[in-house]
Amino acid sequence: MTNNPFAPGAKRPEVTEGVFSPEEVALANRNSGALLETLGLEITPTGTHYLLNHFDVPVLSEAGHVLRFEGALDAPYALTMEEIRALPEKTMPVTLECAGNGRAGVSPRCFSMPWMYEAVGTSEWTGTPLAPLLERAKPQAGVQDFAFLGADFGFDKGQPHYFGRSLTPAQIAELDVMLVWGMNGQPLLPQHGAPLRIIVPGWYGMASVKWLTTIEALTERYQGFQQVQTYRLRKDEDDPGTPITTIRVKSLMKPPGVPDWVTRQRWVQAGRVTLEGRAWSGGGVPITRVEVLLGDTWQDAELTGRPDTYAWTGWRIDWDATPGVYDLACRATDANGTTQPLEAPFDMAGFANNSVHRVRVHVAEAGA
Ligand SMILES: Nc1nc2c(c(=O)[nH]1)N[C@H]1C(S)=C(S)[C@@H](COP(=O)(O)O)O[C@H]1N2
Ligand SMILES: [Mo]
Repeated sequence: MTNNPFAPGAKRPEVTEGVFSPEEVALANRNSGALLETLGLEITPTGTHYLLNHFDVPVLSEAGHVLRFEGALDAPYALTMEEIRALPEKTMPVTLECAGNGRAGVSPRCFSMPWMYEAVGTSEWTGTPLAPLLERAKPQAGVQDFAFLGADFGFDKGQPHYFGRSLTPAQIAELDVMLVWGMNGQPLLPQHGAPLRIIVPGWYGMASVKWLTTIEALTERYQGFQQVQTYRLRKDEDDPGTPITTIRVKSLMKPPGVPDWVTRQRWVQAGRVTLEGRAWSGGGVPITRVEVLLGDTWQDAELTGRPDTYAWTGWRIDWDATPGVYDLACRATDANGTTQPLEAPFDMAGFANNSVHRVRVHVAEAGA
């Protein structure tokens, strides 16, 4: 990068197609993705849950950490981690997906974290419902937004800011937002927001602010960088766009057989192969159908259930594989009747690409 990235209004480098830049590869090394071979599991093993950290991971100690409720409140207060852990406890499996998942498949590509398929996972999040804690602070009549501020600070497009996002009082009333300190029965890991984050179930991951320090009640709409300058779906430079909220319907396949080391193409022997994977949609909307492309025909998979309202559904199908090379694919439909597109929908920043997952499989003669 030759431009000064800290200058006000700094632009992202342009990318059109093809080869990734060293900076994108470095971003991919920092922000790991799920291992697709764990897609047979309802809960993603903690160490393989994807990561998306914009800045540096702040190293916070649980002992000194305080959550402040500030701003237009009649009863502002603060809670230590000890007080937070004593609140009514709830554990909820929630599927998180990064809004940038699939960006590398959008053309032309935006210069950012080059996700392919793997920025999704499901964890059992332990914490407490947020809404009663906001009520306790007695928000004033004119409150329009609650801003959630993280402890991580950095620059994007020349603008210095703490990572922050907001939700309106109506959204708080409608979403089951949780204040979270545990993940899969363990304390949150530093990279997942320790000691405290929120989880906004059914929404893309950007809303689930990590390293939460402050909740500020505002009498106008929050104007933070991560709220208004990014995470909008836009078709071109002049498009003001629409805010990104709920997750689009999507599915993934656990890659069958075994891989080639560098291409990750798959190898199986002819015969019965059980294909399986996961499917999910946003806003708590269940999956009603998953189809799998076997050769030339889409065939219905069996749905194997989901652990909870906001978590993905399992699916499976048996395939009588005969020798050849196949591009398998899976596509989900949700209870709203929405089906995944075959081609990537275009977005300026490559957000919300929910096009079908394709997996190249080489089927060898049985006994080969
Ligand atoms: N404070 C803070 N919160 C954050 C982020 C961040 O960079 N800073 N990234 C967001 C994005 S874009 C996503 S997709 C999720 C990822 O959560 P995970 O890394 O625990 O999977 O965290 C969100 N919360
Ligand atoms: Mo994200």
